[in-house]
Amino acid sequence: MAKPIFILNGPNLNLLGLRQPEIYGRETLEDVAEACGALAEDLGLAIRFQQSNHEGQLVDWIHEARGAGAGIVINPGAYTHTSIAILDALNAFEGPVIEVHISNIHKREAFRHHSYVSLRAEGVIAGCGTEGYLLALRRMKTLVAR
Ligand code: CA2
Repeated sequence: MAKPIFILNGPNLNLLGLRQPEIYGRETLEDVAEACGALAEDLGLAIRFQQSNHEGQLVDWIHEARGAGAGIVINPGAYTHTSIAILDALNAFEGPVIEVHISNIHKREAFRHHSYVSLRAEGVIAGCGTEGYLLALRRMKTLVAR
């Protein structure tokens, strides 16, 4: 069985589709998980889709991906802009990492313009809505085949 792509989501993304649709759209995180599952099947990839509001839990999942995951797609939520712990964990992961943001963080407040995770990510997708997850999976297919 091929190693899965870990798709990790950070704090407050469980509220997707329930609040602030003008920024984050109307799809729920469950809708995103389903769409990722369907695309992954088409691409012949296995995925593990998870969300946590806790930094340490995200760090633990990144550790689990070491040896067990083919790649990581991560939307770290607000931890993008604050978490050296998540950056350090990603630096200990051997496979490709793609960072996803639903909104265009560069068009928003200045504090969202810096990402610690971007120091590690092979690719960054921002401002493509929840379709960004699907774009990330397509890119992941290319990266894991190398
Ligand atoms: O655009 C993104 O995907 C973000 O990672 C989302 C984070 C934000 O802190 C980042 O700067 C950019 C926030 C996630 C909160 O998600 C919500 C969704 C619906 C309602 C409320 C929050």
